[in-house]
Amino acid sequence: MFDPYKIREDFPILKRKINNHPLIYFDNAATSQKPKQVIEAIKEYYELHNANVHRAVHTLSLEATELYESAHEETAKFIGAESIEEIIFTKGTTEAINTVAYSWGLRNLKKGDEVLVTLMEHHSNIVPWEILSKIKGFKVRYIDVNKDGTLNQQALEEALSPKVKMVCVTHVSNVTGVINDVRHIAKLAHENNALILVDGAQSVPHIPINVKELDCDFLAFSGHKMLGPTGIGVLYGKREILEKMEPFHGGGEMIREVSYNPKNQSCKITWNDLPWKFEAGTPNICGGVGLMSAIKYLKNLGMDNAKAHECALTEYTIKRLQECEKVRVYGPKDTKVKCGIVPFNLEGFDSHDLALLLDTYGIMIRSGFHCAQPLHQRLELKSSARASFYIYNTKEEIDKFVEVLKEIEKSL
Ligand code: 7TS
Repeated sequence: MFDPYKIREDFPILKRKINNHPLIYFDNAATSQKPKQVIEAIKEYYELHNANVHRAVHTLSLEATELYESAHEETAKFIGAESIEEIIFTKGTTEAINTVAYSWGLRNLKKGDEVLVTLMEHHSNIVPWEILSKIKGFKVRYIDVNKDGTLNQQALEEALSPKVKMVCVTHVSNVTGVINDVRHIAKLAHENNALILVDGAQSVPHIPINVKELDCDFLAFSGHKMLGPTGIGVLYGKREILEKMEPFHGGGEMIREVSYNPKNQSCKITWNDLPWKFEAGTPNICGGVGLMSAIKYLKNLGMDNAKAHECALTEYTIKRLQECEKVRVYGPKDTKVKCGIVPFNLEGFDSHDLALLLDTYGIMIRSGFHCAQPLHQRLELKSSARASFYIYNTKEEIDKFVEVLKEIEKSL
């Protein structure tokens, strides 16, 4: 039985009081809180197993290597990847997307090509492509979204042409919670001989994911949004594509051999096997250990249960916010096409001022653009307030949130 109250007991931070109120944490799209199992796994790693990986032959190094590789295995299973060769650990979603841009894009994109991105992308799926386009001369084309924040399917279909080499799309919008039908988009991209990169930062933590079913070529996500520590993230890539790609970062770990030829005074370099070819330098070993623990925690709860719980909270929030006269909720209201995130504004209030006021009641929400300024421009919003939920949130917290909003409304 999925019981958020029982789950809460695993999260020490949720016992905190902020401004004399019990903490209500509704900023999960920014980062999630961490259960004691993850905190313990990190502590245990440093207390018992710490060493560098893939180099020394001593016991500690073997233990650390075993843990770090198991973390890749656990991640591969969690998203339905074939093997750890398809799982590259990065700093987060941002670094994963940059890896695709520089490892794949730098060598495969040229003048006359196009990369499609949607207007609902987080800046991390826009900026790397814009930077690279200035170097390589290809065009970044933006796919429109509808007024309710859903993707304009027709605009996407019309934009696809032989010029398009890559389609970049978020699985779930971090502003509206809109779920894109990436399986369908992947099919369209592939029929067009383009690749598809899915930003899974807001989907992998919240809904069941299987990369084979989605048939995406790349999937990027962050450990810290799914109960894991900061500084660890994942780039999934289809093995046959990763094999053909050159690395982005160079250094130790990612090479098989660097042999110096004194005759021409240069080095011949061969790459290590996948996925290590893309993990230059000492990796975030403890981050991997923490992510593995987080994945085990989520698997134990069941991702179907997590999704159902968060959808129920979203539905309940949208319904209850109708009781507030001055609150406007944006985006679609149907949890068949969205999950976990409720963007809104209180009439006459700047979103940051509202977030500050809610903080005085112990309620943490995000305000501003949420690193998705083009979407705010498209929806004609100066900014928005955002409540985003996770497995440990409850209906009672939403009741308190609505009660406080009503109190603020009355005081206006
Ligand atoms: N993509 C999406 C859809 C995101 O929501 C975020 C972070 C990122 C990429 C970047 O992830 P990172 O871990 O590399 O930073 N989103 C948010 C947010 O909505 N509020 O704070 C961070």
